[in-house]
Amino acid sequence: MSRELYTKMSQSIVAGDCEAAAALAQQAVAAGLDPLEAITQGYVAGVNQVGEAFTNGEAFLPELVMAGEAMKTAVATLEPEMKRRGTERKTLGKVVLATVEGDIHEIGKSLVGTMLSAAGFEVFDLGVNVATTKIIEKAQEVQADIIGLSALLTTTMVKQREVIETLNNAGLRQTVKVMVGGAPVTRDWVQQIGADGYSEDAIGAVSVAKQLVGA
Ligand code: B1M
Repeated sequence: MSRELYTKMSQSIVAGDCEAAAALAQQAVAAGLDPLEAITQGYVAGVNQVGEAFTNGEAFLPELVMAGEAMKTAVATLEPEMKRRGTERKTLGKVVLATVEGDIHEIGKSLVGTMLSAAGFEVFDLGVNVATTKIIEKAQEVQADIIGLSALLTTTMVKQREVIETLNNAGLRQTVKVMVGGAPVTRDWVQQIGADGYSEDAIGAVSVAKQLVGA
């Protein structure tokens, strides 16, 4: 019974079907299945499949976004049961994510956030146009493992450097890893500003984040 349900869960993610993903999660709860097992054996298989297809050029951005949304819906539906059972999902780490100050591009940043959450990170998405001080304050407040900074404009990329410099000046640089991304960001830039990680896309961001926390 559970095997059949897990297959359907995986399929709901591949299809990007939020309603089906939620309905299957409710079915799992009603059947008394372990919600954590449903995530790892059911839904995660689907999100991995879509991620691989995207990497191989067999799936595209809309599929990725829909799969991420379906995954988020499933996890949100199962979360109360996990809390009730006291089996909260073990997170891989905490990520404070933002589009830097002066920049209102949110789609790529949100996609990165969705993929990180789906992979098991606890993501604090501060939104767009976020001031350096606010990002650092939040990272300290939640004791973040990673600060993720998105910038889509050549004029706002400099704010990624500002965050790293501010961390340095405050003696906080060793307390948190910094991952950067966004269309104008290059490996050269990453080296120049001394960031710890960079990815061209949302799937890559998950691998980089895992490396940064040693997962
Ligand atoms: Co704007 N825009 N835009 N724009 N916009 C670009 C970025 C631009 C390249 C268009 C162009 O001229 N060809 C250009 C920037 C030029 C430059 O500086 N080099 C530009 C400009 C100039 C502007 C304005 C200045 C236009 C104006 O007002 N004159 C203005 C700036 C406003 C501001 O921010 N202050 C502006 C405004 C807007 C809209 C509001 C209309 C809209 C954003 C809507 C929204 O986000 N809610 C918009 C859009 C949609 C774009 C384009 C067309 C698409 C961006 C996008 O969403 N891509 C863009 C051109 C383009 O990129 N083709 C453009 C899809 C998204 C999934 O990809 O964001 O790259 P992306 O994210 C990827 C990766 O980069 C990576 O993973 C994501 C998923 O694969 N990634 C990370 C991103 N963040 C990451 C973080 C990580 C790791 C990976 O770790 C933390």
